[in-house]
Order: sequence, then C-alpha cells, then structure tokens
Amino acid sequence: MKEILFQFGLHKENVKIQHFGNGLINSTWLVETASGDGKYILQKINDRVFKNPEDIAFNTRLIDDYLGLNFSPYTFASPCKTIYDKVLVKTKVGYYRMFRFIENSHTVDVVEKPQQAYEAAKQFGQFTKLLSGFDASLLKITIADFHNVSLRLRQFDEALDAGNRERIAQAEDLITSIIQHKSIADEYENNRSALITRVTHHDTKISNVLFDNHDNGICVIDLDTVMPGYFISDVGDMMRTYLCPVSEEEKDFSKITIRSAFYDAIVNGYLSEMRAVLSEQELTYFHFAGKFMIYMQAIRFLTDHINDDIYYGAKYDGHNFVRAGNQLTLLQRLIEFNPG
Ligand code: GN1
Ligand code: MG
Repeated sequence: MKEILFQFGLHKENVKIQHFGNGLINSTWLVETASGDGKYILQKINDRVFKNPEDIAFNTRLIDDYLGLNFSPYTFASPCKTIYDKVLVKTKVGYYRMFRFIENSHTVDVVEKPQQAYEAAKQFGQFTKLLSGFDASLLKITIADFHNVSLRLRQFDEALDAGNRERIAQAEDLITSIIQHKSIADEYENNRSALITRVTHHDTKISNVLFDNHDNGICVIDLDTVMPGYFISDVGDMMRTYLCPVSEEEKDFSKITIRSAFYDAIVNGYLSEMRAVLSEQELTYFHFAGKFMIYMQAIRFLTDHINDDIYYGAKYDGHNFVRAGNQLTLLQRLIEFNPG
C-alpha cells in the first residue's frame, strides 16, 4: 500500500484508508488525507475478471479525450496520474488506480425516488448520446461476450454438467425456471441484428451514478465495461436495479415489486437524451431490455452458485442461490407488468 500511495503522490502516514462501496468485482477504498484537503477513491482491479487492465485504461483515455475535445465541460471521472504519468500502478498482487473524490457527491444503493431513476437514466443516455459520433470499434473489449446471453446459457449448462451435485439437486426449481424462460435468449438471438452497436456502459446500476445533494445526476462512474454493445444492456440493467424497492440482495421475495412511476422515470430520463438517437426499430425493444438483463443476471448468479461461488463470491452459504431466486422473482414480476 505504501508504494502504491507513493506513486500517487501520497504518504501512508498522512492518510486514512477505509473500505468503500459494495461492488462485487473490484476492491475499493476511500483514502482521505489527514489535513482533510484530499479525498480519493482507490481501486484494485480484479484481473481474474478483467484479464488486461491496461485495456480499461486505454478505453477510458480515448473516451476522456473525445469528450474533452467535443463536449467540454462534460464531467468525466478521469483517473489520477501517478508520478510516472501513468493511470495504473502494477504491483506483484495486481493493478491499482485512483480517482479524485468529487466533492459533495454521493452514490445511492437503492433508488428511493423516481427523480433518482430519471436522473440516472438521463446520465447513461447522455453518455451514449455524446459518444454516438465516436467509433465504438476503437474500444478494446475488456470482457469478451460480457452480455452474450447465449454464452451465459452455455456456461450454465456446463455448470450443470460439472458443478456441485448437491447444489444442483437443491436448486432444481430455479434451474427449471431458467430453462422455462429460454425464449428470452431466443428472442435476443433472433432480433439482435435490429440493434445498432453503440458505446455502451454495461453496468448501469444506480450506484454507478454520482448525485449531488439535490438528487441531480453529476456523472456516470465505473467505466470498466464500457465497450461496443446494445442499448438494451444499459436500459435493461436500469430496469433490473431501479424498478424494485429492494436490491438483488433481498431474501424476502414478497418485497419484490415493480414500481410503475420508476418505470416511467427510466423511459423519460433515457429518452430525454436518446430519443433522436435510437432507431424506430430499437425503440420497440425497450421493454424487452429489462427481461433480457434480469434473465441474464439470474443465469449468472445461479451458475456461480453451482460453481461454488468462484466469480461473485458469497458472504454466506447460498448467497448466490438467494440472488438468483431474487432475480427470477423480479423477472416474473416484470413479465406480469404492463407498461402504460
Ligand atoms: C458486477 O462489481 P459490480 O458490482 O460493479 C458485475 C455486473 C453485475 C453486478 C451484479 C464485471 O458488478 O455485471 O450486474 O455485479 N460486473 C462484472 O451486482 O461481472
Ligand atoms: Mg461494475
């Protein structure tokens, strides 16, 4: 830690470090200088998931340059430079990076007001809109096939072949439910040619937006999975995480409902930026987006449960089983929901 902080121009003796946020993949800390004039976010990139962290740095830099050149003063969460003019510190145990903490900003874990959903959707919509003139193919693929639901189903099948037998037996109902909803994956495969490849964030959960003290969005963060993709990934993950009053961590599934005012907020917030950008055909997949992302997340959680939690980890026995059940319940609620 001493060497990492040193490279970012800080001294271990002069800072307070504490764990921060609730991301499942990277490790995050808040670093505060004793004098109180410096606040930073330090992150260790999970290089089991992001095989080449330099690719993330490359993408972030490219986008930062483009937005700076064309849309200044758009607020962009740029990484800090080290004393060697790099954005990554490579150590024996992995890659680290740092961001300056944006003053008077905060994140939200569960959406409480429609305005937060509207603002977040607008922020993600604006991000893709401003980059609609940018050549998405210049971006490196930081995780191959990240939102390829057919591949996720194949990984699920492999887990059923080679995974934990006891867990498979006990998860029979959820496994059946995944299989019963396969038509969602078919619909994706049959229609993806209608979708345009755009710069997509791929992780639009509410905690990836910074808010000010009046619930206005400041900017989007966590650009690790910004890659070429389809808008349904971004709209779908918003539905997955903003519509319900409880998160994927909730064990009491009776609390899982769809809040229609939040659905409208996503539609209005996202389209306030993207209406003129999306094609007529893309617009017809707006509602499908939610089913697509919730289904895929359920597959990913259940696959991980069967594989003994090697990807997401688990804070208690059966954690990913609960998360998968939660997401399948949410999927059912969304299927029953009729947008006005
Ligand atoms: C992971 O680490 P975090 O929380 O930003 C995952 C997302 C999932 C999410 C579920 C690289 O994101 O795809 O939707 O957990 N990111 C990766 O909470 O797998
Ligand atoms: Mg993320």
